[in-house]
This record gives sequence, C-alpha cells and structure tokens, in this order.
Amino acid sequence: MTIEPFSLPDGFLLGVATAATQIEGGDRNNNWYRWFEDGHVKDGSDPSVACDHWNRVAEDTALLTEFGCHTYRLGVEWSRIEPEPGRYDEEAIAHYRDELQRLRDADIVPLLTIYHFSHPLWFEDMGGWMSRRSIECYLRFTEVVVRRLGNLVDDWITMNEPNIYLIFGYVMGVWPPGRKSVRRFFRGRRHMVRAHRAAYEMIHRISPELGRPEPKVGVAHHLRVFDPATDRVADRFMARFYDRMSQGIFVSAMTGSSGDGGRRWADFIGVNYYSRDIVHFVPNPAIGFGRRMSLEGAPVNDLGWERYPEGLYRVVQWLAERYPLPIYITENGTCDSRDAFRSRYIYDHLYQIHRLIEDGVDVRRYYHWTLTDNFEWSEGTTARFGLVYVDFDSQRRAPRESARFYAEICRRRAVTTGMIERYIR
Ligand code: IFM
Repeated sequence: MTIEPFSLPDGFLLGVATAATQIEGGDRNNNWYRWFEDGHVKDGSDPSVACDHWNRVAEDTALLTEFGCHTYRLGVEWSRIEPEPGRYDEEAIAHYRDELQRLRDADIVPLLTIYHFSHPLWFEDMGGWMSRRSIECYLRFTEVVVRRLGNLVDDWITMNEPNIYLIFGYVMGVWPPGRKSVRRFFRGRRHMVRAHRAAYEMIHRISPELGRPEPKVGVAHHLRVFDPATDRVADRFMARFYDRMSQGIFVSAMTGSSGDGGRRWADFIGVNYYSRDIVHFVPNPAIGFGRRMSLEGAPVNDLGWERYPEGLYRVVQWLAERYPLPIYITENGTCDSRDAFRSRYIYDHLYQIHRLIEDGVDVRRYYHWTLTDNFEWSEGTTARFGLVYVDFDSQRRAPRESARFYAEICRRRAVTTGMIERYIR
C-alpha cells in the first residue's frame, strides 16, 4: 500500500471521541453496571471504575490540548442527569457545563453525544427502547440536555450506533438486555428512528433561543464493509442482506431524503468505521443463514477485526453518492495493546480521507477512537483502544508513541516524510 506524505485542508478538524460510560466511572445506576454485576463483562472489569474521568476532567482535557486536538466528541450519562424519571441532578448538569466550558476555553470544539448505549435502570426496567414510552422519555431527557447545555454546544449527535445497540442487545444477545429476537430489533429501530427525528427537530427549535442559531445535528452510524466470501449468488445475496439490514435501513431512515429539497433529519452523516466482514451463506436457519468473519490471512487487531483502510473510502464514497451532506468520521481506531500498529492504522485511514477529499467528497472532521484506554463494553478494560495507556489500578496515564504521531498530525494537518520515517517505517 502507498506510503507517501499528504496533507488535509486548512479547515479540516481532527480530534478524539469518547463516551461517558466508557470513561467516567462512579455511576451504578445504568444498564451496563447491571450487565457487569450479572457477570457478562468478559474480563470482569467494572464500568463504575472505568478511567475515573469524572474526577480527572482537567487532566484529560490537558491531554487534548497537548495533542493539539481541534475538536472533542464527548457524551453525557443519562443515568447521572436523570437518576429517577423526571428528577434532574443539578450537580451532574453543572459538571458537564464545566467540562464544556473548559473545552471552549481551550479552543476545542465540542461535539456532544446525547445517547451512547447506556441508560438509567428505570428506563431499562420499563422495557428500554422496546417500550412505546421510550420515545417520550428520551425526548424529555434530550430537552433538558439541550436547554441546560445547549448554549455551549453547536454540534450534536443524538445517538451513537443505534444499529449496534440493537443487534448486540436484541439479535445476538451479547449486550444488555441479552435478548434474541428479530421482532424486537425492528421494534427498537422504529422507536429509535422516531426519537432521533424528533430530537433533530427539537435541537433546531431550541438552539436559536440559546444563541446558537445554526446547530448541526446527526447520528454516529457504525458502518462496515460486507463483502461476499465468493462470487456465488447466495454469498452475494447474504452480503447485501447484511449491509442493508444492519446499517442501510438505519442510515436512510435517520438521514431522510437523498435528493435536494426533500425532508431531512441530519445536517451531517457521522461514520464510525473500524473493519469489514466477509459473508458466507450457510444453509442453517438457526444462525440466520449467514456467517460473518474476517478475511483469512488478513491483518487483524487484538480483537480479530480486519484492518482494512480501503473500507473507509468505500463506505464514505457510498454515502457521498447518495446524500449531499457533509461527512464527519465520528470514530475510527483500533484495539492494539502493544501499540504495534496503531500509528500505521491512523496513517492508512487518514490517507483514505485525503483521497476522498481529493476526489471531491465533503469530509470535514476525523475523531480518533479513542483518547485513553477505557471500558470497552462486554470486552472490559483489557481491550485497549487508547492513544494513551491507562494503568487501571493507579489511573496513571501515559501517552503511547501513536499519540505523539497523532499529535503531530493534528498540529500540521499533514503527514510529512520525516513523520513517516519516525513513526511508520
Ligand atoms: O468502544 C466502541 C464505541 O463505544 C462505539 N463504537 C465502536 C467502539 C469500539 O468498539
């Protein structure tokens, strides 16, 4: 694969992305803490510890400044803000206001995620996203977030990866609440789509009242490449089926019209890109007639996910052909505990973004996943995605070499020959 210097346009923003539950610690009132208590986190790590970001906002924001990040994607924890239905915790709201103000003071543009896989236990106990009332509950919470934090925020993500949440939680049953029901998957999707659309409209209605006349609102979609294992019709059909059912139907319903002038529920499309799956047709209804795996012999990360940078080009190109909207890469990163290939991964994926921009695609931002090692859901803290190493006993942070590489990219908006020599070869 090509290794050559390249640069990104002047206004292009680079930063990192995080999620509240994965970093904050200190909260036990959510579905992920219960999932941990029930023994479902593979390495037994406790999300109420995570990387103690709640008490280390200053230290972690200093890292963002040190790395020269132009923007930071962060989330709020619903169960902290609304611990009981309709009761809002002023201290938690003040905490998030302080964090956002700190970012603005440091000239770092916040991109705020309202919902990222985690919700209060009272919401889980009423049926979560399966309940018809989920929409009004999510909107009530969203209204509080927007009214109380919205004068500090222009850029919003209403939901992170609704497709992954529903597939893992309701089809595969490997995330809370651990169900296996395709019917529930579609029910949850219906509710999440309605909730997102209404939140989109609400944010546009309220933000101008708060002095933010042009908010930008979108969804962070998890998008993969699905390639058929062979040229056989059955494999090709299954690959298309996965592509459509596990992502296409979310993007179309949450973005709206692909033509100009039609109804739209997104100001940008957020892309979380990690890997691709090779799809085989398997004549076995018990496993849904398909199996997904990594390409044999391909380079993989610590979790066995193929490292396939061209896939980023492919999914973004696919979107750009359909929607005349700016694209933000809202997540991209890799699980690499030895930091053996993270710099190369960053280089390869940013190179694809450079190619896309050269080819006229409107990609405006890139958020690396993630700042520090954190609580990687059912994998626990042993799956390390951080630019910064975390010792979870002492909570000591230590930037990895890839963090130095990424910091240089942020500062220069470019990869030079010298950087290639220092970090890639
Ligand atoms: O850690 C997750 C994140 O919460 C959502 N996108 C994928 C990441 C890596 O698995």
